Amino acid sequence: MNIQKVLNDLEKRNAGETEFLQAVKEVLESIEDVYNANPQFEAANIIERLVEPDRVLMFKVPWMDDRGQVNVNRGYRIQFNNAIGPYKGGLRFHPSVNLSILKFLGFEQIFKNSLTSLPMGGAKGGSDFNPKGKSNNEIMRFCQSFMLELCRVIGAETDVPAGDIGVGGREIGFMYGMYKKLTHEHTGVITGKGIDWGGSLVRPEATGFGVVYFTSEMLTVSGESIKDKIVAVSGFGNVAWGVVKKATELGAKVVTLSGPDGYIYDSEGISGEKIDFMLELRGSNDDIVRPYADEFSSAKFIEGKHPWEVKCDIALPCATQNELNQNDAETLVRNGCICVCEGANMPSTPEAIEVLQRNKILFSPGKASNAGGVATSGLEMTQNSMKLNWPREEVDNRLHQIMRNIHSSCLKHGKRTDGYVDYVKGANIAGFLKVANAMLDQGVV
Ligand code: NDP
Ligand code: 2IT
Repeated sequence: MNIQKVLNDLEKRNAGETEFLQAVKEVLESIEDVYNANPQFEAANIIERLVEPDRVLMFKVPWMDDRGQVNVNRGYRIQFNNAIGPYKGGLRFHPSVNLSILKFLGFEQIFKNSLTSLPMGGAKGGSDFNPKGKSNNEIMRFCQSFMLELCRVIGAETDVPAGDIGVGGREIGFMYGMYKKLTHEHTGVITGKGIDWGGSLVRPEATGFGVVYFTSEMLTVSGESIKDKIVAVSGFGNVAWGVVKKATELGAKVVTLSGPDGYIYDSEGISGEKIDFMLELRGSNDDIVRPYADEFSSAKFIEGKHPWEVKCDIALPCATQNELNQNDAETLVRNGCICVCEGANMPSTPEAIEVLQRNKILFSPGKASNAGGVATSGLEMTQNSMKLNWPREEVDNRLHQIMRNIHSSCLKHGKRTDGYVDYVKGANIAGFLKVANAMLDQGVV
């Protein structure tokens, strides 16, 4: 494989899709040696087949707001690869959503899902709909209209969506309700469902818990532990919430949260009722984290900045893509940070990763460390198939074991001769091999 040639061709065919090209480049650079050492991959042209989605659905989503005005948004579902199982991946509702962002997320999901060891292919979807400031009824009408189209391509054994930015329990409920009405079936077609109607215990916390389990594994390798560490977290959504909960429970002190308006610094740490307040903030349909500082006197609000300027031992970016850049990475290194573990998808820029790895900081890519969310979605699918519910402890134990296994896979393929673990390379190779071998087995389809 000539990476530059593949990327040049890809750039021509997908002009301007910067996030998608960024995600592909990272994977290709990681797998180059393994790919070229196995000529059967090139003979079957695995790379060209892997970087082209199986299909892309784009559709109109008309909906009526509370004033009786008709609005139109764009909906998407990218079914990227189903070599190892039904398409699986979340739905994102955010005004920044476009084809490039969803293709990058769908592409990443292929390798992430492969790492979980569960049978799930890669997909992603969503809309440029902005849930902020919308009423409950507006959200419901939007979700129903979205599902009217989406339902044509999903199914419990075909494609199983879930949540992502802007899509939580409420949105999943509205979409599931419409799917059920349209198909006359109660199936495991969506994950992240309410606990009373087919959801799994621990799914709401799973992504964040998984990130912290993974962080602990990374620290153990270097003889460290998360206890008593100062942790900087970005975002204040679902993933950030689970991260703060588990990190605090394990004795770490989380001192930051962030939103599009800036970040809060809480010198006493975010614990107890403050963690519950995060849920209120997220549920408020507002775009801001500032009210946290109004509520708790131990906190101050820093407008328009990212939390990476705060002195911390561990940084856990949990908001969105490309939110931690080269400058941020340099600041973290200068301030003595020892570990950056991604909760969001691709939050660190390639330049930031280069700085962190050059300085031998423990660094894990989201596709490894945030895989606990989709893994628990996989466990929800299993429970739905069996028509039973596992107790909390069973789901949590399985999640924990899956995160340990992913960590071992990263070590297996990413440990360098100097002892440093390249988790990016490890995750990409481990995720790739399973999918590529499955594609070989199944012929040219
Ligand atoms: P939420 O909607 O619950 O929270 C997202 C958070 O990020 C909010 O605080 C949001 O603020 C902020 N945010 C979103 N876009 C931007 C932006 N452009 N600039 C600054 N801040 C922004 O989403 P999740 O917690 O579910 O997702 C967070 C990240 O984790 C995403 O990268 C997602 O893909 C990833 N992820 C999620 C999983 C899940 O199970 N939910 C699983 C694995 C990964 P605001 O809403 O105010 O804009
Ligand atoms: O990015 C992700 O892995 C998710 N948003 C979760 C996907 C899922 O299907 O649970």
